[in-house]
Amino acid sequence: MKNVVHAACPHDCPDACGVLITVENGRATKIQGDPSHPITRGFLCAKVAKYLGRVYSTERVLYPMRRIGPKEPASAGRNSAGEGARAIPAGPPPAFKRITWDEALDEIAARFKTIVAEFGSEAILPYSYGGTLAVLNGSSMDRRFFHRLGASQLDRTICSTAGEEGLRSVIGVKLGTEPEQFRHSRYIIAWGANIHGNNVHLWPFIEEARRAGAKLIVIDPYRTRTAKCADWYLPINPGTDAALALAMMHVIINEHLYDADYVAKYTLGFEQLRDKVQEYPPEHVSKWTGISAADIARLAREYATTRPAVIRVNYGVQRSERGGMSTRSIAMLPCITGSWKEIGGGLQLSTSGAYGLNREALEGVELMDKALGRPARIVNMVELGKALNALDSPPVKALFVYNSNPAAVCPNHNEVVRGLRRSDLFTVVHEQFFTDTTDYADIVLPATTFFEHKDLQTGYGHYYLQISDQAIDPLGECRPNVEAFRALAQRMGFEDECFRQTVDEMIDTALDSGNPWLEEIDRHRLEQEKHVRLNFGGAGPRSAAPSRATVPGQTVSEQTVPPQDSQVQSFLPFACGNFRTPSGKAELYNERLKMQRLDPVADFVPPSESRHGQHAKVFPLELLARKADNFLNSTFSNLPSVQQMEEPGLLEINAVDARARGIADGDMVRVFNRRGELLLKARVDGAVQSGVVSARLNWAKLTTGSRNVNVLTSEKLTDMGNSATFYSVLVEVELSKPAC
Ligand SMILES: Nc1nc2c(c(=O)[nH]1)N[C@H]1C(S)=C(S)[C@@H](COP(=O)(O)OP(=O)(O)OC[C@H]3O[C@@H](n4cnc5c(=O)[nH]c(N)nc54)[C@H](O)[C@@H]3O)O[C@H]1N2
Ligand SMILES: Nc1nc2c(c(=O)[nH]1)N[C@H]1C(S)=C(S)[C@@H](COP(=O)(O)OP(=O)(O)OC[C@H]3O[C@@H](n4cnc5c(=O)[nH]c(N)nc54)[C@H](O)[C@@H]3O)O[C@H]1N2
Ligand code: SF4
Ligand SMILES: [Mo]
Repeated sequence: MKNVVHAACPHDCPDACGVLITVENGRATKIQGDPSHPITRGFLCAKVAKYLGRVYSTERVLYPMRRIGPKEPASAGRNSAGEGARAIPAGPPPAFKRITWDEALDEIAARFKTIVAEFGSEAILPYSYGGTLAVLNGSSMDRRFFHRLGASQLDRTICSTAGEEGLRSVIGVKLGTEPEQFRHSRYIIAWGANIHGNNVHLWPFIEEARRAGAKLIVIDPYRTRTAKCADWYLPINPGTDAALALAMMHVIINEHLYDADYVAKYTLGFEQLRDKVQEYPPEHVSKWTGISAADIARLAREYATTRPAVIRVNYGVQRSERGGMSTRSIAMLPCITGSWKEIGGGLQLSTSGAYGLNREALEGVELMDKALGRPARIVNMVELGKALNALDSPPVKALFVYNSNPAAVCPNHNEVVRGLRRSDLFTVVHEQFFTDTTDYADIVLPATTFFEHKDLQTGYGHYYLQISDQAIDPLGECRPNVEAFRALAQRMGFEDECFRQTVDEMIDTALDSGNPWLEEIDRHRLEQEKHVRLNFGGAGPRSAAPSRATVPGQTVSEQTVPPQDSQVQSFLPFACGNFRTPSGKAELYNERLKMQRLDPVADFVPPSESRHGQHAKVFPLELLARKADNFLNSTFSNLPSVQQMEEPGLLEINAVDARARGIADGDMVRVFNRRGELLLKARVDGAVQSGVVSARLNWAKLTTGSRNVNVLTSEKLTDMGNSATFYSVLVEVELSKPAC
């Protein structure tokens, strides 16, 4: 028996690939990119191409487990940075004993009930993020469960909320240029966008444009592979993008290179912007950005006059203290040049605002009322260390982790681990692998991979919806998130109808939102056609309801949406204005920012953790605590076949900074600041400019001392969106003295 099943890759990646899985006698034997998916075009990234090894890995969690040993890193001391055995042994770590699902569910329900009685339901904190972005297993039954329980709400800010707010402050919604249109661009700016590493399916469209004469410009403090391929690479000092964008607009406006007609018709606050940019002449901004005044002026002129020009801005720019303002300033550029009018123009940060699924029904927000009579308190996921160690009334007494590996990905790692080690904290982790976080779990539950369950898949780098079919039976006793939370709800005695909805019914619910762009797209059509482009005929979603916490006394604002022009061939969301802001215009001046004590136009303030900040005297180097090109955040970092493509445990440092510290390529170095320290191997390879160093994310327990780069990052939040500041980090580096 051999058949081919269509699935969709649910990992946290803009590409949301269509995937074909060959199944022979119940076992998956081959994975390939769907050749008929217009963005996937038949190929997968290197890590998912090796996915059979992940699904059938001997390290999978296959059964529920209860802790019988101490809470500590499972393989502490066994691995060394970049050398020696990095593999985790097969099978469950010795600190755990196998139990049944019934025993696990009973224990969780009993502990939850005791905690609720003694401390109140808000003493329970869910913790999830991007393990799967598929609609049901990403956020549906889990939210219903925690809302019904009255647990604390998690503000899911670790990735994108600064950029999201920055973008929305200008255009009101997360919509952008579709990837297919990049082939028509003549001038492509990858602005803090690691396309080869993180968004590889955009690359063929860029290549196509370049064959037709387009130029690719990369603005990034790190010389990525994309930067190496670029026509023009501009290394920028971290966190200074707002200054660069304002200086570009200084040139564009003062030299009358803007589109006066588009500006007059579709923007608000151009006069205020014109006044503001006078404070940012290129000569002045050059000091901050490290880019010469001549280059800034040339970039501005080329961008405004080469048509069509498109900006792929990704989330790199918003992982700094002023990340919201950076994104806001960049988002103004296509609004003043009018490039939104052109096929192959505009800007893409995210496309996720187009789907407008029925999140309200999927997540059951109203169940909170039943539990508490009010919205539950909100805990910011970036501040997990603070929440576990310092939060009171009530303290966090139980943590339920799924779709996330906070002991690896959360900033200020030492504080997170201090909290996770608390003997009075009851921690449940639903996982596919024995991660850094399961090392602190009381109960581990086995989770299916996307091969083993059905789901609905959106995207954030294109506009297709997909059904991901189940290809194989669940391994061992693995359960999808939906089923684990359904079972738990039953154990808690929650009788609400929504806990009985089947997977197919939930997919139907998701699609039944009234968003005109979903018209004529239902489950049956998706099952037949596998992927369907959104139907851009109507007005679009009334509000792109964010799947974040509900703020007490405030509902997600309903915005009136002006009629949308029908564009059958190419989707041009803002060709005729139609911005989803309250004014319906691109808001170059935004009064609401004043309430957040931000400049209503835009401004540049150097991050406090930067070379311009006060701590730079003690910790003079700016650290980029980056993602690995071949892992996905911390996912994949334990798999031998994927490890072969990535050399973990490196500190990339410029020759000037290395020489000043007596460091040579290959030396072990100590990287430190007030929050923590890390031993890494120096790599002097020209990836970073002087003043900047870089290290990559992986599992903590795979590195010396069971720590990863997040011992150095901080819980400081961004200017907008309360997001994380992984790229505003100061450190010092010194040669590590061998302990002989
Ligand atoms: N292979 C791989 N793919 C991934 C991921 C992964 O871990 N590995 N992660 C996924 C996730 S969760 C996300 S959110 C996306 C993110 O995808 P991207 O947004 O591309 O994310 P980053 O790698 O954080 O940042 C992109 C680039 O921004 C640069 N950068 C850092 N600071 C600044 C700055 O101040 N200014 C400018 N101009 N650039 C800066 C970084 O050096 C980096 O090369 O990728 C997804 N895809
Ligand atoms: N230093 C530094 N830290 C970072 C970043 C950075 O660039 N630098 N990036 C940040 C960003 S952008 C993000 S988005 C976050 C990501 O943070 P996370 O979302 O926590 O990302 P992952 O490390 O990929 O961990 C996801 C976990 O979910 C599990 N999982 C996958 N599918 C399922 C499922 O169906 N069910 C269950 N129960 N579990 C599943 C995986 O096995 C994996 O261990 O990390 C952030 N942390
Ligand atoms: S991780 Fe991204 S590029 Fe790789 S298969 Fe999944 S969606 Fe495609
Ligand atoms: Mo992310």
